Amino acid sequence: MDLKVIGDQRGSLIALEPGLNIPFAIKRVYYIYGTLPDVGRGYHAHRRLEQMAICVSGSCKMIIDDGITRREMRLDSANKALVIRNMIWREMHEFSSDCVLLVLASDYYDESDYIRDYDKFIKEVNDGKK
Ligand code: T46
Repeated sequence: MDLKVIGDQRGSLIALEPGLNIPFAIKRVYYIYGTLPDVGRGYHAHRRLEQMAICVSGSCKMIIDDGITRREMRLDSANKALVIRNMIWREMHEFSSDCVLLVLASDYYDESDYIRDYDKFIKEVNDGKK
C-alpha cells in the first residue's frame, strides 16, 4: 500500500489513521531496530492478529506466505506499508543497519496467537479449508 506523503519545503509527513489508511483499529504499536546483519526474524504466522509494517528508516526484505504462494518484497520507503492479514507466514531478512521497522497491530501481544512451526501452519491452513 502506498501511503500519502504530505510534503512541503520542510520535509515529509505521513499520517496513519484507522479506518482511513489502516484497515483495523490499532491496539498496539512496536518497532524493531538494531537488527544485526545476516539475522532473520519472524518465522511465524498469527491465527487472528492483523498488522501493518512500515520501514520508517532503512530497508528489509519481507517474505509473505499464505501456505500456497510465497512472495518476496522489499520494504524500503517510509511511504510503503505492508498489510499482513491473519494466517500469513512471515519472515524478515536483510535488515539494513539503519532499519527501523514500525508495526501497527490489531491486538495486544498474545503468544498463544503465534504459530511458530511451519508444518503446523500448513496444517492449520488446510484444516481451515475443510
Ligand atoms: C511479527 C513481526 C513482524 C513482546 O513481549 N511484545 C510484543 O508486542 C512483541 C511483538 C514481542 N514481544 C516479545 C516476544 C519475544 O520474546 O519480544 C520477543 C521478540 O519477539 P519475536 O521473536 O516474535 O519477534 P519477531 O521480530 O520475530 O516478530 C515480530 C512480532 O512478534 C510478530 O508479531 O509479525 O515482528
